Amino acid sequence: MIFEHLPTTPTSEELIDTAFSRAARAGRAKSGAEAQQSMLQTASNVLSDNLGNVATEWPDFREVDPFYYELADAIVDVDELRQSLSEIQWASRKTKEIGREYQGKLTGDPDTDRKFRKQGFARLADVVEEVDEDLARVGEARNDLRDLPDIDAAEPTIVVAGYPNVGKSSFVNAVTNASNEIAEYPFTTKGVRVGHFERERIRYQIVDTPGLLDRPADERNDIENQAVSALTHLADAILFVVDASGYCGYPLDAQLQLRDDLAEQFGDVPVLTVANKSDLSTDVDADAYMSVENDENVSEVLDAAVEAVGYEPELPFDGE
Ligand SMILES: Nc1nc2c(ncn2[C@@H]2O[C@H](COP(=O)(O)OP(=O)(O)O)[C@@H](O)[C@H]2O)c(=O)[nH]1
Ligand SMILES: [Mg+2]
Repeated sequence: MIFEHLPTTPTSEELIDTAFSRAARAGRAKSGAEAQQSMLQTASNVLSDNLGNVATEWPDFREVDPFYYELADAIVDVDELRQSLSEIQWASRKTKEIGREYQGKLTGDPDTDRKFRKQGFARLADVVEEVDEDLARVGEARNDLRDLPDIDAAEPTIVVAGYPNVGKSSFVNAVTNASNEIAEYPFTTKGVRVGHFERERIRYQIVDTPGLLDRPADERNDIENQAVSALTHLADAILFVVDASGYCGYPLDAQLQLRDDLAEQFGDVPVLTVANKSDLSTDVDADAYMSVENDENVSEVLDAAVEAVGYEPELPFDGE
């Protein structure tokens, strides 16, 4: 996951402490004017490098997959985050510049140079303090985004939808291996289940999203709606599960209405209507019927979903 390995972001205080204590150490290794010169250089380099690293460790948002972009934007304000990252980039350049500027002022006289070195340190500290809030914002964003579920936007993906208790989780459990991970979205209290299975050596992702695709849009809050919008970039097929028996507690017409709404919101993404609990009722017009409980027609439904995805792997030896 692209936001998983971002290192912790230092605070402005930590940055200044690190830079000035490294500078002091560098100064102690020398004497006279040389010590002042070395301290300035070290402080400026350490600050410039560390600030630069904060900014460059983030992926370039212009190239981030739209799924991740929208998902990230549901949790943090990506525009603000990018703004802060560019402020930090500015501070990195500025601390380098100040280092150069004060190098140019040095005279070779230890006392004069000590004064310049102190002035230089004060200017460096000012610049870092100026991006204090930006560093804090980036640090928070990093903490919020690193726990996003491990979803690979590039993998062919089946998104399971349908009202609660129709059998979505039962289906996902039945068709994926035990190593399913359940990841928490920061904006829903319910876990998001991401499972995997293979067909003809292609790895597919199957995503169960309780709290998001199990009720009408007007019952979702803004953040949840944005997460659904992010999912439109991820889904290659929707497997919409209905329960014709009514045992789930929701009338069939409401279930089919939700399907139609999702079909519209997901645009070109194919929607497969699957009637589960065929052991209880098949009284609905659907693309397929199954009973997860009785293991009836389950693998056929998965085949149909794979078919709907229609994934064509790029063949490395094509045309040779
Ligand atoms: N009779 C019957 N019950 C089922 C079937 N599939 C799932 N269930 C039951 O329906 C309930 C809800 O299933 P669950 O997978 O949690 O639904 P979800 O809320 O859509 O994820 C559970 O008690 C399941 O045991 C089925 O094919 N037939
Ligand atoms: Mg469930």
